[in-house]
Amino acid sequence: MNKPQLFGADYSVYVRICRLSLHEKGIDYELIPIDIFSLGDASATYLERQPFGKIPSFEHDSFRLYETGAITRYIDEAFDGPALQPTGTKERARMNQIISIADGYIYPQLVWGMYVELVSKVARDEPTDEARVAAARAKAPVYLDVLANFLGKTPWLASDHITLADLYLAPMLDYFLQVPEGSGMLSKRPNLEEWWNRMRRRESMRLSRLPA
Ligand SMILES: N[C@@H](CCC(=O)N[C@@H](CS)C(=O)NCC(=O)O)C(=O)O
Repeated sequence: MNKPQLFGADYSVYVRICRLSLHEKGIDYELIPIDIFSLGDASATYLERQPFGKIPSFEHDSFRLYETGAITRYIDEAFDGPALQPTGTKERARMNQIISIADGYIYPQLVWGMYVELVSKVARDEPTDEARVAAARAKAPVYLDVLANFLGKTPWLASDHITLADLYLAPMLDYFLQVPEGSGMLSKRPNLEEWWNRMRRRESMRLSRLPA
């Protein structure tokens, strides 16, 4: 069987979610660098793989796929290795709910509304959109409380084993925790902080972390 290929950049949250899934399954893969923000003339070729110009995209045995939700579920179902999705109907629904919350709220607000505005833009000497930060900051406690409540006293977000819900949230929180107020907000939710410490020590997380 050919090695699967993942196209994208190591700084991307969504590429990292796929890399975590591949690593947790124990799958050897090839990461083909695509810097979507400076593709220039190469973008036409890449658009054949991902017509919306987003990363990641994926190929396995001549089967091409994009959208992280589809890629990660394919990775889980097409290969041997520990299951990354629960089999129980309710747990699976909870996992899908958390992934949807990550896509719909946490990525746009905590990564773009806070990390990009307060960390990336500051590093690039670009002006921060204060209105955008204020909106995200008001919502951040709501998102963190929701995650802490789902977690309760259990080690993983959606099941008694690690699932795609954990693999979605971890790269997003990794960026959020670089915001000055991020770690203070996390420490107010000890079960979520314990989850984060459990996640960040995993080999998949350590190997996919960007150098400081
Ligand atoms: N719905 C897509 C989202 C992927 C996504 O937003 N990727 C970001 C990088 S983390 C991207 O390609 N951004 C480039 C752009 O928006 O121009 C998925 O699930 O794969």
